[in-house]
This record gives sequence, structure tokens and C-alpha cells, in this order.
Amino acid sequence: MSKLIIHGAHNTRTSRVIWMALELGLDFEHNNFHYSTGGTQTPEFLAINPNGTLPAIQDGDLCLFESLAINLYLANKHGGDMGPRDDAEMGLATQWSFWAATEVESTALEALKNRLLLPEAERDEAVVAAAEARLAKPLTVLNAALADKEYLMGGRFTVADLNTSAVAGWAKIAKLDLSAWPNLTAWLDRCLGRPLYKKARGG
Ligand SMILES: N[C@@H](CCC(=O)N[C@@H](CS)C(=O)NCC(=O)O)C(=O)O
Repeated sequence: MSKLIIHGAHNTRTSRVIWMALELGLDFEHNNFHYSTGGTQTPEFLAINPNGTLPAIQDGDLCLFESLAINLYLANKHGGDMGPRDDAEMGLATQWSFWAATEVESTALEALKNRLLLPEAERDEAVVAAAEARLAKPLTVLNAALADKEYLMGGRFTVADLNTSAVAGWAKIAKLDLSAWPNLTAWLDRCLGRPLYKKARGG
């Protein structure tokens, strides 16, 4: 059987998929390259991911893009503690993944860009402040969901936590003030404190 191939550099959303593969203990090949090399626009790569973005995976004949969807696929396929144990857990893992992608990701990225990623002259603290204000609603939802539990479902670290913390973690990396949400910050520390998160991000 051919080995799983993960395409993309550690300092892209590929780190989410590498994190999942490491947590699952998978044997995989890592095609480690950044989109800035132009490598996502070649005919060979576009045949794998027509969006020309990272990450993408090849698992036998199957090609997949979308980091969070790839993780749901891998967790469902390889199971163990990371994967959903029944339909309810599959529903919850899907819910939190879609929620992170639609309610949190683009706003957190705006904050991150304007705090850290853009060249200093292009950063705008007013954009960070507006993003921080817009995140209050979803972060309050996540904080409440974690009021009486350590993890989002099943009393253990799963794909739901991995996908959601990988996205919400951008708010922490952007150094937004998260002190109003203590359950959320404790959970983020639990998830992002895992050794394999650090390894997935390249050390
Ligand atoms: N929703 C996609 C986003 C993919 C994406 O935009 N990846 C970035 C790297 S983190 C990329 O490849 N950007 C290069 C480009 O857009 O040309 C996912 O989660 O996989």
C-alpha cells in the first residue's frame, strides 16, 4: 500500500495536517515546500489540488485539499482516540471544524496578519482591534462549551480539539487579549501545549 503523502511547509496550514498525522502515529511522506516557491502552481501540483494552495494530501488514489476536512478524513479512517467513536461524535467533530472555519478563521487571520505577518509598515492596529471585537462572540461560545469539560467531546483530545484549537490558536499567536475566556485559554494551553503540535510546526 502506498504511503500517505502530505504536501506543504510547516509554516502553513499544513502544520494542522502534520499534527494530526503525528497524533495518529501515521507513517507518512512529507513533501515539505512553501507556496512562495511557486510549487503550488505547477501542473503536477494543480492535478493534486486545483486550488493551488497548501496543504494537500495523496492517500493512494485519493487527493484531498482543505486542512480541516483532511483531518476529519484521517481521524475517521484511522480511528483510535483521535477519531469519532459514533455518529454523535462525528457530528460534533464536523460541527466544531466547520464552526472554526466559518466563525473564527478569517477574523483571526486578519488579526494575525496585522500583528505579525505583514511587513511592519503595512500593519494596522485598528484592524487588530476590530478583529478582536468581532471574535468576542464566537470565543464566548467556545468558552461556554468548555465550561464543564477539558475537551470538546468524549473526555479526551480528539480531532474536534485539534482542528478547533489550530484555528483559534491564531488568536493566541496574535497576542489578542483572551483573559475574558478562562476555559478557552486553559483548553488552548492544553491543546497547543502538546509536544506534537510544536513538532508539526517545525520544532
Ligand atoms: N481553507 C484552506 C486554505 C488553504 C490556504 O489558503 N493555504 C495557504 C497557505 S496557509 C496557501 O496555500 N496560500 C497560497 C495561495 O493562496 O496562493 C485550508 O484550510 O486548507
